Amino acid sequence: MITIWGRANSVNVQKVLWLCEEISLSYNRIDAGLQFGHNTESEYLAMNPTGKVPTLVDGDFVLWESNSILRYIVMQYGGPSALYPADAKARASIDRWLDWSLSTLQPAERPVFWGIVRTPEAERDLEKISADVVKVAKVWSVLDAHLKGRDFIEGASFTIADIVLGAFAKRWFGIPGIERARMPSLQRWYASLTTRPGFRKHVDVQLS
Ligand SMILES: N[C@@H](CCC(=O)N[C@@H](CS)C(=O)NCC(=O)O)C(=O)O
Repeated sequence: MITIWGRANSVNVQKVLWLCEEISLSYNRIDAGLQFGHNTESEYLAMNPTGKVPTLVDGDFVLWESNSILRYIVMQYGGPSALYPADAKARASIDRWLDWSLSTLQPAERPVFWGIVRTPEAERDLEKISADVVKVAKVWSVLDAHLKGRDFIEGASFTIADIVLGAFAKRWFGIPGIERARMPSLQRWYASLTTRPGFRKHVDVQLS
C-alpha cells in the first residue's frame, strides 16, 4: 500500500487524497508539516529534501511535488483513465494547467490564504489583503474565461486538472470576509466539483 506523508489541511496533500478517492486507491497517511513536524527531521529530508508535504512512498520509490504525485498515481494505479489520458496532446493540455497552478495560481493565492486563515484577526493587514485579492481574482479570471461552455477544464471529461484547481478553488470560495469578483463559469464548475465524494471528504473541510 502507498504511504502519503502530509497533514490533511494542506491543499497539496488534499489533491492527492481526492485523487485516491476517485480511483478507490487505499493508502496509509502519516501527518507531517506545521504542527505535526517530521518534515524538518533528517529522515524526512532524506525522502524529500524540500522539507515540504506531500511525499509519496511506494515500496522503494519515493516522490515529492504534489502534481508529479498525482500523475504517478494515475499512471501506476488508475488504469486507462480519462483522469490523465495517454494521448500526448491530452496530457500536455492537462499538464499546462498543473504547471499554471504552481507557477501562477498558488503564489497569488497564498498571501490571501495566509493573511486571513493563518493570521489572527487582530494582526491582519486588510489593505494588503484587499490588494492581494484583486491580484488573485485576475488569475482566477483566466480559468473563468476558459470554462465558458465547458463542464470541466478539459471539456466533457473530469481530469486531474479539475482536482488540482478544484482544491485551490475551495480556498477562493471558502475564505471568509473577502469580496469575490463575479465569475459565473468558475462558480458553476466549482459547484459541480462540490458534489464529488472525494472533494467532500478531503477538500470541503474547515480551512485551517
Ligand atoms: N510545489 C510543492 C509545494 C509543497 C508545499 O509548499 N507544501 C506546503 C503545504 S501546502 C508545506 O509543506 N508547508 C510546510 C509545512 O507544512 O510545514 C508541491 O506541490 O508539493
